[in-house]
Amino acid sequence: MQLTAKPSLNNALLISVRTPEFRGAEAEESLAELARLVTTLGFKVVGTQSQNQSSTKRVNVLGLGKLAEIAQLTGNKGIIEAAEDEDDELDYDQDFAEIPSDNLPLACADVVVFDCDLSPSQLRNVENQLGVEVFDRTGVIIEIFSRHARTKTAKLQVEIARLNYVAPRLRETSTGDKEHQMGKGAGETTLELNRRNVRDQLAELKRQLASVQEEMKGRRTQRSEHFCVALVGYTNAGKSSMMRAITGSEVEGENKLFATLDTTVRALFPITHPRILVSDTVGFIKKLPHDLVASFHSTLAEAHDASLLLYVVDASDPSFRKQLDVVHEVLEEVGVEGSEKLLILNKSDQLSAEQQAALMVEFPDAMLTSARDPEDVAKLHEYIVKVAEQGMIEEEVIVPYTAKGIVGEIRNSMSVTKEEYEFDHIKLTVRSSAIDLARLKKKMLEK
Ligand SMILES: Nc1nc2c(ncn2[C@@H]2O[C@H](COP(=O)(O)OP(=O)(O)OP(=O)(O)O)[C@@H](O)[C@H]2O)c(=O)[nH]1
Ligand SMILES: [Mg+2]
Repeated sequence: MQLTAKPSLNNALLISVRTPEFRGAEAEESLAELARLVTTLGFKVVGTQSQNQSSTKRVNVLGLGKLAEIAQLTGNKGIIEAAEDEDDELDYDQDFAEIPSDNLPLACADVVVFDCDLSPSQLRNVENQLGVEVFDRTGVIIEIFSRHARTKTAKLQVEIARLNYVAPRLRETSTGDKEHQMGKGAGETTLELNRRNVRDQLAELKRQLASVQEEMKGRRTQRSEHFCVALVGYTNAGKSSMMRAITGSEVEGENKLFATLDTTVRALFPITHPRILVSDTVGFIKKLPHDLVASFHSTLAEAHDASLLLYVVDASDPSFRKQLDVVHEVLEEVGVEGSEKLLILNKSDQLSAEQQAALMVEFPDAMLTSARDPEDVAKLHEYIVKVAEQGMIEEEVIVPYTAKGIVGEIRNSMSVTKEEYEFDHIKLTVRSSAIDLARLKKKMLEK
């Protein structure tokens, strides 16, 4: 099975299988999201097709009639055969009404993408029936993750997930090898070799990942002395844009799904004393493949350690409430809690005054922002500083003129609220975390 989109394969036909559990607005939104995922991958969506089914588990996934219809739209390159569970549209559930109007493709489609997960054999069956390449939702997500991973950790995590996904499909496609059919057994040998290769590769990748993670843990321990804020949320909500705005950094924000796959850490800007660290994290999506969730345990470790979690949502997206549920589910699954939380209703510039007012009634504790509005960015900055200061204590520190050098250090790591110059010392009133104060006192005793 080929997972990488070939440049010549451009026209994608999307298929939505509606079941009694998955239909209506939910299926529509999911299909729209699949279109964005597929576009992110570089395909052009040329049409959509949907069919009601009692489940997505049928051997050929769709009924024979529907397959024949789709084959026409993909140039009739396969061989349509009835499968054992095939009673054509008979188990097609007429009771749950809506069959949305399909968008017939303007051009012939050369890739078919299902908005559900397909088993390796279903995928192979449909590929044979249609004679074109078929992707499922997980395959698309994994491919996007593969392409967007930049750092070593992200690349390792995604490659592990990709190999886990590819491995069973490798077995299925290889059984169709010519050599195998001719009874030479050569196909089987190649297959076994391939499988062993994948196993070896997986073991090696896991070993490398463990060593990188150990290194990351060290860096996190160093940062644990700071107040840390993490931006979490659904893909494309505006986390990276907000991160860039509140840290004055160049973290990229892009209008594509899963632009960020790594955790980036920057200091809040304008700089505070002590410094406050902000981390941007990977975005989530509905039906995130389980392997990928597992692989983000370590990437999300920053969020895990954060004292304040900022849940960023794209408030201009009508399905943001459901997206927020997904974020809660995934964070719960990876064990991220965070002591303080703030819901950020982002992209408010896309909302009318009435919509904004309604949202504030619905979410009275949330903050309405636009990452593009400097005033909103300043408001969020102020909020973060306020929360960070709540955990601080105020104390007077006496610094003798003989130890004047330490004043610079204090100014860097603490907030100085009052300075009094006496005969032989400076009296500073500082606000700081208990840890930093204890460290300072210890240092002064040593001097
Ligand atoms: N109109 C508007 N667009 C925004 C705002 N914030 C972000 N965007 C746009 O939304 C798109 C996604 O923004 P990102 O910051 O990349 O989103 P993200 O949450 O980091 O996405 P992932 O990295 O995929 O999880 C970009 O095109 C941004 O320019 C906003 O407040 N208003
Ligand atoms: Mg991002």
